[in-house]
Amino acid sequence: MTSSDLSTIPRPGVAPGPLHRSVCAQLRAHQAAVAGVHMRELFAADPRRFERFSLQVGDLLLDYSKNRITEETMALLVRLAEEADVAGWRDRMFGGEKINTTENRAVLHVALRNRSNAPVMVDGEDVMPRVNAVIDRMGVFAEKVRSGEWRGYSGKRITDVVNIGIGGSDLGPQMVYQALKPYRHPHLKVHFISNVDGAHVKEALEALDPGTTLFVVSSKTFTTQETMTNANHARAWFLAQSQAVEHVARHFVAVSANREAVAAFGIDPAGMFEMWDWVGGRYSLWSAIGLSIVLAVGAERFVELLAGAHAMDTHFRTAPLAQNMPVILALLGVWYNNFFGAESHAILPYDHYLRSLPAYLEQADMESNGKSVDRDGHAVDYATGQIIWGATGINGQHAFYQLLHQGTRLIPADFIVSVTPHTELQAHHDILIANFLAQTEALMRGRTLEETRAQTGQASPFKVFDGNHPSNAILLQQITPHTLGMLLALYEHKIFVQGVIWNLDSYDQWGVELGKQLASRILPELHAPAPVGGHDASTNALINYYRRMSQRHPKM
Ligand code: G6Q
Repeated sequence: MTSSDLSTIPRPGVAPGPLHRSVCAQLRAHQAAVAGVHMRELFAADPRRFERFSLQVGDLLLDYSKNRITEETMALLVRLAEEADVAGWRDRMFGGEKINTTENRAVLHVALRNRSNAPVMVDGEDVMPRVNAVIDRMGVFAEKVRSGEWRGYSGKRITDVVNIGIGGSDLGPQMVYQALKPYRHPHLKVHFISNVDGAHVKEALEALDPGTTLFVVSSKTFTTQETMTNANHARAWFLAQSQAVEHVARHFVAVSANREAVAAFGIDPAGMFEMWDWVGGRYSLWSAIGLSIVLAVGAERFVELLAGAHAMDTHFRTAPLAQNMPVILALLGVWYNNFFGAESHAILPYDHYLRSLPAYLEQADMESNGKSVDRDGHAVDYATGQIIWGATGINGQHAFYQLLHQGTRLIPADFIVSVTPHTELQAHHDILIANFLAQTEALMRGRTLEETRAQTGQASPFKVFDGNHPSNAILLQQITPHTLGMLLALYEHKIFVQGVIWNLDSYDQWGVELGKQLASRILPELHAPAPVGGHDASTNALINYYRRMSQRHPKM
């Protein structure tokens, strides 16, 4: 039995989900017909396959011709998108409707980069004036820091910014900071502290001078345990040298939706940059959570990033589904996930500056669509979010690509490449590009036994490659704030479309709650005077082992 069969078996009490539409039966039949077809044959039969299955939007080119698809596949998949009302849900999202139903919230990261300034209404109010006011304040503040006008308590210029945040308040800004390295201020470094492991904050602060360091405490809720623990430590570290609480305002600013908690922490409300409940954490780099990006690259570049995302938003809103880049990526993902039983999807940037993109997309995708209860509260009987993973492609070639080429699993992959490098080392770049091209070609074509014999002189089964492994190639002209904005919005909307097809609320994340609750119960037990017995045998034993052993080997 294949996993595509699984989606046809109704579980008792499970409402028939979107994968029970009649178009899905057609897709299953079609899959059975094309499963045995090799992409080599498809390319051989159609010299125009690239033109047919590629799409350019601004400075982004998507080649999706190396997929196990025909025109019929795409037509059926587009019908699936139509029947799932992707266009309707998209318009409801852009229109400020509360499509995050389990949290009763609108989903408006798109308003944060709405460079057209067309009104976006939430609860009867146009949010654009407030959005623009915060962007302006971020720019003014960042310019003061970047120019040296904003000084530390002892009169010294700020040389280091430390973003303290976790999850969505860390991964996005960190990834963009890395990606836009060529655009950074030359004398202002940004550091990111997320892990509550004391080693992270300790190591980061060791190299810093409190008099020249600015902390950005980034937390939408301002209650996140890891962030508040690190922020409190940073504050104590700062006060140990500055000796006066009135200096805190020059060295600590906050990004949050929780004004009271920011004030209670001791940050001047004038130093708070606002965000709103309609911005989800993993979609928040476009909001004030991007303050560390603005500090690094300046307001103008940040606005270019927003404009790039807006360009992709506009394409997503206006292009027909069959020529809509996020829709196409989403449908290809659904094709492999629900009709071929693929369990994972690899993100393979061929660009040093995009090396954190896989980690960023792991959160964006898996926290959004890693769900087994649909929007209506019913258990689903079909596969939803794929396992997203990856690393820089060129390094992966010398590591895990073996499994992509000759393993037993079908792993669709996105290869992300920039045409123009940021260094003058063109020879390096050519090698990089040649490898990207070779890998996608090898994955698609493979090498038959006959070819192996002809090329190596041996008919060795170990040297045969089956091929027929699908991949997308996404080419950016160059990594600029604008193209990066487009790329990130492309993936955000891909995730959205898949969520619609799987009938999920992609914007909640209840799955992260239980562990948090249990951790707060366990924390005081770690140093309880008597052995702990209120959990299962494993957890009890581990807590008690930790209690004994941490006393026996106190920290150095
Ligand atoms: C993202 C999640 C999560 C969140 C962090 C940090 O969508 O909600 O990763 O961003 O838990 O939350 P705070 O910003 O509230 O500290």
